[in-house]
Amino acid sequence: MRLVFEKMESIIPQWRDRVKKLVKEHGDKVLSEVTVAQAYGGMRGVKGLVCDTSYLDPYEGIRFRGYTIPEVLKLLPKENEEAYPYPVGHWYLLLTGEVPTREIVDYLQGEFHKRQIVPKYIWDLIDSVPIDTHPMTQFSTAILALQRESIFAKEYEKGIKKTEYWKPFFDDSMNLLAKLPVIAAYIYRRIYKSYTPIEPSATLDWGANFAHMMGYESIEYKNLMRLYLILHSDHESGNVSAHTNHLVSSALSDIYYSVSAAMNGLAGPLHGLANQECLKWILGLMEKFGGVPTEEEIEKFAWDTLNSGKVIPGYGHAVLRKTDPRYSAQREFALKYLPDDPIFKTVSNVYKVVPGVLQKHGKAKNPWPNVDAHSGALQYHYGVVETSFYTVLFGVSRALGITAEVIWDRALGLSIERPKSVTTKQIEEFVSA
Ligand code: CMX
Repeated sequence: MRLVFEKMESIIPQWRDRVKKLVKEHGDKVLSEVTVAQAYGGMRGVKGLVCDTSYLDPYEGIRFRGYTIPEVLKLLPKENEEAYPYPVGHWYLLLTGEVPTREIVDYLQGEFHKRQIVPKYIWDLIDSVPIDTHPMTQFSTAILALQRESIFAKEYEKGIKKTEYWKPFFDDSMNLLAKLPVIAAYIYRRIYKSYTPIEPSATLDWGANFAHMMGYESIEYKNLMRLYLILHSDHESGNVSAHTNHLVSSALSDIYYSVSAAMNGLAGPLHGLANQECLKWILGLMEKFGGVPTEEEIEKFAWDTLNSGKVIPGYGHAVLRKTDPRYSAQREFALKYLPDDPIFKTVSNVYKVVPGVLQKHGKAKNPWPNVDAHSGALQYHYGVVETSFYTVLFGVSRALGITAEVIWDRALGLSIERPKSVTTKQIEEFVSA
């Protein structure tokens, strides 16, 4: 019995009919127009993508399949009332739009355990890369090399029908997701813990197992990991990592190619690397003022950053226009488990000061913190002090969302992506006409 596969098989036909009808009856309706500023400005606000796994409202923040973060944390199955939900249950929610039963989560967990063995050539490959190569590069390289295992690539070679594409994408996604924490933890132990990998557990859930393989066994850290993996999973499909994944996959490149490419986008300082940059900024601030800084000291430090031409990492967002609810969920965790931690206190004080500074500065459209402004403080508290690893944690989580997105892209038969470009000369001629 293939519980999740069968569920997908049962819902895909209705979605296909729904989309086919929409396009047939309303295909010429205009969703969005593109201004000259948008063409040069990263297409901000242009509605030209479809994503059903999550939706980002500028003022409310993310909803996963219609559910807010507090609802997801309440509704998804968990070990006990105190625990945070199992991230594989969240994957099921993203895939199907339904809250899974405990039976489904146990089934998925079992599947992930069966598929978590990583071929030896991946370890050899990682070991051949200089140890000071950024962990994101090691991570993305390992994912790309796993492409050899792609079921879709083999099925395509044999001539699989277009309507069936999603099936090997589904299997490839399960295989890849099961292995990602094992690979990420290996890289962590290789770089920072003198090459001492820890074997995966055959019983722990995907989130707790990741914590275990990194070498962190406390219940609190395992819960933090589950929370982290849920929060960073999906942010609709226009962000750099999700969009890259969607774009690369639209050429029918398999999940290994597209997820590896997505990780390369996540590795940029304006996207996922901001969590590393943000904690470095907080630690620099604390070092400069010898501990938890005052509000005046933070203000000065923030202005120094801005005046030196840099951005304040962890603040601002391309879509959001309020405090990111993923920030708030992490803040709630900190208030519960580490209220007196000096780094958390600094993060809290920065929250009081930086939005005002950014408003006075007058450039950022959103002066509020995003997800990356908080995550490092929590990791640091539990001993994960290696800031350059933080984006890998983000990457493992993001894979949940983007694999779900791409399975649906293939199920709905979305086309190869190919927007049209124009030249600057053509724009000049157009505006002067
Ligand atoms: N500090 C200083 N300046 C900022 C700023 C910040 N935190 N956020 C935006 N700005 C500046 C921009 O650099 C831009 O300046 P220019 O006009 O000189 O180019 C101006 O304000 C307008 O930018 P915007 O429209 O408000 O923001 P964008 O949509 O262009 O960019 C983002 C969004 C996130 C890249 C930007 O806010 C930023 O660089 N933030 C800091 C990095 C960060 O936290 N990234 C993580 C985002 C979440 C994630 O993907 O993980």
